[in-house]
Amino acid sequence: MDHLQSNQAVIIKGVAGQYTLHRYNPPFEGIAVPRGIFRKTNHTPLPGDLVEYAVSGDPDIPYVIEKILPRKNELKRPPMANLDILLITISTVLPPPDFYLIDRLTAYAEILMIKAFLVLTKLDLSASDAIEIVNNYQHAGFPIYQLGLDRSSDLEKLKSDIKGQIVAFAGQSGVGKSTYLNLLFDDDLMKIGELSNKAGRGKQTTRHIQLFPNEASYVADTPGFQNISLADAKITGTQLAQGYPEIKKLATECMFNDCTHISEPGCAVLDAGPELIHPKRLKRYQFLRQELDNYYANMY
Ligand SMILES: Nc1nc2c(ncn2[C@@H]2O[C@H](COP(=O)(O)OP(=O)(O)OP(=O)(O)O)[C@@H](O)[C@H]2O)c(=O)[nH]1
Ligand SMILES: [Mg+2]
Ligand SMILES: [Zn+2]
Repeated sequence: MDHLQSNQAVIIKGVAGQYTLHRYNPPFEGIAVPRGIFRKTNHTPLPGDLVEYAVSGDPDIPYVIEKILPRKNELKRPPMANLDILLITISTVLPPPDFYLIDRLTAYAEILMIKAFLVLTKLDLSASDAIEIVNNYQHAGFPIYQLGLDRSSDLEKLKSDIKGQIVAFAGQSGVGKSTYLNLLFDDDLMKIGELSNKAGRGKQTTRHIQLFPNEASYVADTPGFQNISLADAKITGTQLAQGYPEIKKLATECMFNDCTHISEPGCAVLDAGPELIHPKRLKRYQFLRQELDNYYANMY
């Protein structure tokens, strides 16, 4: 994102057909509309899109988008493109973790080739509850950040690990997405009580996805991920298994190529034991797998 050509920029917001373009270097920000031709081709620009633009001659909307560059990925809900990292935000308490939601989000990210980072919050309220969360995911290998209002070391690490990337927060309501979005923008953790509103903290009123430029990154607060449905995203049961790094690794040793890892003989996943996959995570996989397989079976 730091080396775009002088006619390229990133869409950080789109409202009513008008798009805000942003580039770090050389610095640029401006409003654009898509050129007429591709407006007809069903190719709607999305936040996160890398585009080529030109001057329009219209003082109200000074730029036109000429072209959308090829996307790395495309999300339907929330609508955005080229997401590099999903910050799956999980609070230790208040609200307690919804492990099914976390598993759906991690699988979704894996399948769309988005990196899944687990951002644990409220460690100041309960550090002991973090252990169970860490245990559930230790074999999956996702980076885990442990955050609380009394600690800042992992926040600094998170900041540096997202540099130059397009990043979105996801997770249940009340877990701290907006809080930590703001803290990423704020150097001083002590200011938590008097946070500025520059990144839209507090109750979400806007339904538009917006990427906030920050230290060479683009960061979005995306409440839309709460109701993620794998079936809506057209993810199949077979793909689901690919969305679990620890299952994917073991599955190469299963007796059957199309093993579902639910009850087959010679299943390396079922035989693996808790040192290789957390038993509860396997149970949830099996539930989600059956749910998806039933969904597709009933479609025909
Ligand atoms: N003690 C403590 N409180 C936190 C922490 N993170 C967030 N909170 C508080 O939890 C509440 C909810 O945080 P938000 O950042 O608004 O949560 P959100 O995920 O954006 O919620 P939605 O916008 O509803 O999806 C706020 O009162 C925060 O101050 C934390 O690490 N420790
Ligand atoms: Mg919020
Ligand atoms: Zn198997």
